[in-house]
Amino acid sequence: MADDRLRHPWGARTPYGPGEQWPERVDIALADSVSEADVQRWVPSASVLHSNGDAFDIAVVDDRIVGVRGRAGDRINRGRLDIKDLCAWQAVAARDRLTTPMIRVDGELRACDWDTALDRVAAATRDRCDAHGPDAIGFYTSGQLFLEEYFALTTLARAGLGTNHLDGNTRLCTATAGESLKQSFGCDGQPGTYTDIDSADVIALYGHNVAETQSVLWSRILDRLAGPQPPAVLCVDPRDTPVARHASVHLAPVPSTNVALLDALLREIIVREWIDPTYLADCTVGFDRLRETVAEWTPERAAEVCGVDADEIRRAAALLGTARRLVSTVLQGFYQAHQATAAAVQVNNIHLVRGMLGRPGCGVLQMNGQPTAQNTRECGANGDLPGFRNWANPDHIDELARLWNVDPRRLAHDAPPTDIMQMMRLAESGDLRMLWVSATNPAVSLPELARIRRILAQDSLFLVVQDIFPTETTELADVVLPAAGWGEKTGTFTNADRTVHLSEQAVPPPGDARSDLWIFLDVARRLGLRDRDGAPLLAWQSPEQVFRAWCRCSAGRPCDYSAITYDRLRATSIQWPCTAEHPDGVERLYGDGRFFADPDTCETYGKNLLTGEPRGAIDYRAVNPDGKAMLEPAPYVPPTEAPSPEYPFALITGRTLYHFHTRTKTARTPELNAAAPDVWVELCAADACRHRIAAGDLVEITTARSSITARARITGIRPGVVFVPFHYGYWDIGGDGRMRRAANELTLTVTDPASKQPLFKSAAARIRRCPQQPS
Ligand SMILES: Nc1nc2c(c(=O)[nH]1)N[C@H]1C(S)=C(S)[C@@H](COP(=O)(O)OP(=O)(O)OC[C@H]3O[C@@H](n4cnc5c(=O)[nH]c(N)nc54)[C@H](O)[C@@H]3O)O[C@H]1N2
Ligand SMILES: Nc1nc2c(c(=O)[nH]1)N[C@H]1C(S)=C(S)[C@@H](COP(=O)(O)OP(=O)(O)OC[C@H]3O[C@@H](n4cnc5c(=O)[nH]c(N)nc54)[C@H](O)[C@@H]3O)O[C@H]1N2
Ligand SMILES: [Mo]
Repeated sequence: MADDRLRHPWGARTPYGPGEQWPERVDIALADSVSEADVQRWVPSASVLHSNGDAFDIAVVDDRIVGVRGRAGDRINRGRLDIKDLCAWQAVAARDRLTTPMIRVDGELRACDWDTALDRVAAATRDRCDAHGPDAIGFYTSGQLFLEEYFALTTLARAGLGTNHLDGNTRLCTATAGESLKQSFGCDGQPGTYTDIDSADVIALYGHNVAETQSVLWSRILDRLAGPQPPAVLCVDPRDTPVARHASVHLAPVPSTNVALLDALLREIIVREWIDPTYLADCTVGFDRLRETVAEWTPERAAEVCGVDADEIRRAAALLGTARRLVSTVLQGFYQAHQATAAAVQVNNIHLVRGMLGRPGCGVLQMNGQPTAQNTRECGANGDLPGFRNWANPDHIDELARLWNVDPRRLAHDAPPTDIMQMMRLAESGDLRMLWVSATNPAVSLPELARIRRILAQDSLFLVVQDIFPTETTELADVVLPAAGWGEKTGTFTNADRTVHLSEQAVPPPGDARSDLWIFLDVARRLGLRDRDGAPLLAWQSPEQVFRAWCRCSAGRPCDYSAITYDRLRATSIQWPCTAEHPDGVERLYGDGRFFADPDTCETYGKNLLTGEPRGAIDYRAVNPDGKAMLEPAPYVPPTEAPSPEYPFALITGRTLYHFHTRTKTARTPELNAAAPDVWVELCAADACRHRIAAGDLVEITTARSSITARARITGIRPGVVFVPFHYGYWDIGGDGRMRRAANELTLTVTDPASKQPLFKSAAARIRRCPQQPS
């Protein structure tokens, strides 16, 4: 099946009409030598190679993973699987897994036992804490561990050590999703749900190449498009993606001009009175300011800034303005830019002015990217407080301190939680003396890599890296901890539409590898972390015990898990909030027009979208005393690094269907690696012609930071824009790897002021055909 799906990534169509249930289609892939009858056990799990949360069972023979089968009954995928899920399970058994801890001795990483490695980690932590205080220690985690692992790590870092430096790679990924939801609704939490696709009449995708990045969700959209009364699709993306090719209207704006475009769309919707005055009056604050801010953004003005046709903007606005059931999704084309939160919030505003929330077919999906990014945010492993509690609300801090049974002063901090780019700055200056990295590969995924490599290799920084494979980052570590991966450990995770799945251990981990949870708990024990009564702070013995503690911690908060148990998850996936009152979970938030925005409940008092300056409690109460949704306007600001005569191209970066991130699994999967073995650069035919570049030529791409080389692909991308996938690090896993091929050699160290998400889609570049072309 996998071979066939490499040629037809979205599989066969199962058309359906509005309001009908998406038909089932069960996808299965087994090793060549195995038939379904040979499978000894099917172990329930879900995908960890995107945020869709596709449910499937792992096929096991003799303690080996031999394949996967989609779960027909699950609400998310109804049996379907993405091509990466059909193939990449093979990588788990790759020969070069990390199987033993390592420590650096005389400059070399040497194998050792767990006691030696963990004693060294504990001693380094203690020494630096004692000498310099807890803020000498930083933690940088992932959107790919399990909920239980994040909650344990947050407990260790916040309640145990009391450091303010805890962030996830979700900073690079969904920080803006969280921030935009907080700005509009007072709190993180996805309003919409995937079943909204089933009844929508307009689906708008903003900077989201869903066809390649959540291919099963795209199959759902394709099946609607193939059925009766298909929805209209609006695509906003400078590239000619598969989504763009199915769109009724495709706007391909100049990169980083999203706010100008959205202001014009909002203006048109308001001027033509496609708004819902009753909803606005009952459920929102801020409409007058929004109307004033967008007033100057006529379609003609936006057309000039965004480089799209004014009539196309009008057509897009008419689609949005006259939709009866509107679904919008937002992702990295909006989030990885200088006005990320500002742009994402304007999409929320479209739904608020039209009153399109909380009903079937009416939903916003501020998407997540990574499989467990939602849990990183909920559990506070991204710097937020667990349970979407408010840092600026002393009652919330006290409540959390009671739950953990620690002194609230250990949790309180004057400064906002440190984001990873700020941690890098602190490490650069020598103030951050230890960094513990889990399940992320910053030596490929952070911007301006030459600087990142220098910082991570610095003698003053003690670097601990916990991974399942050797990577560009483990290479720089002082201690390497070999982790058990997906399929080798048990835990829960929550997808982009609040659906919780349980993933159970199917096979033992290789060699001495241990689960991330085991590692965190063991180090906490070695550090002797205790609560107020002298009892061990992390006394948990199993993932299920941690999950129960999390259920208590989340109770009464918007992301309430209190009625979810492992046993219930064994029977079905469940959407939070799930409580005694709503034992089967809640499909859509905010259907009753009430939000988690009450001043005593809200997760944040908001920020200035242009400066990131936080608003105080008093101002928040003045603006939004009744906890309504907030229409937060944003004036357009030109890109930080706009094209110039020296660097005339806008450089954007992103993904391909066949690889996941820094490819640690997908490059070790022969089919996927063969489908996209090396880096390339996309440019349009006119730009290629002007630079005498033919398809397949080696091209040098240069920004103010550095240069890389990549082979040319001529595509329908907007003229003046080049695209480079960021998957390829300088390590050669199964390719003809050259040193300088990582997109992030080129990107810049700047973040969105509100969400602190780096600008991976906003750099100025020049290109030239390499004088030497290998034959
Ligand atoms: N195959 C695959 N799937 C994945 C992943 C993966 O690595 N591989 N990773 C997962 C993760 S963690 C994430 S975060 C998601 C990301 O999923 P997406 O956000 O869909 O992926 P990207 O390719 O990063 O960016 C999406 C689109 O943004 C467009 N874009 C760039 N600049 C602009 C701009 O200024 N304006 C607009 N409107 N659009 C712009 C790009 O052309 C690109 O097509 O994918 C998830 N799924
Ligand atoms: N230029 C550019 N850069 C980008 C982006 C972009 O669009 N353009 N996108 C950004 C985004 S959205 C994201 S999410 C990041 C992703 O960036 P990274 O998080 O750095 O990418 P991954 O390759 O997913 O790294 C995850 C690591 O965890 C390991 N791992 C997998 N499972 C486990 C486990 O169970 N335990 C442990 N301990 N380790 C495990 C993997 O082997 C891998 O090394 O990249 C960001 N960087
Ligand atoms: Mo991401």
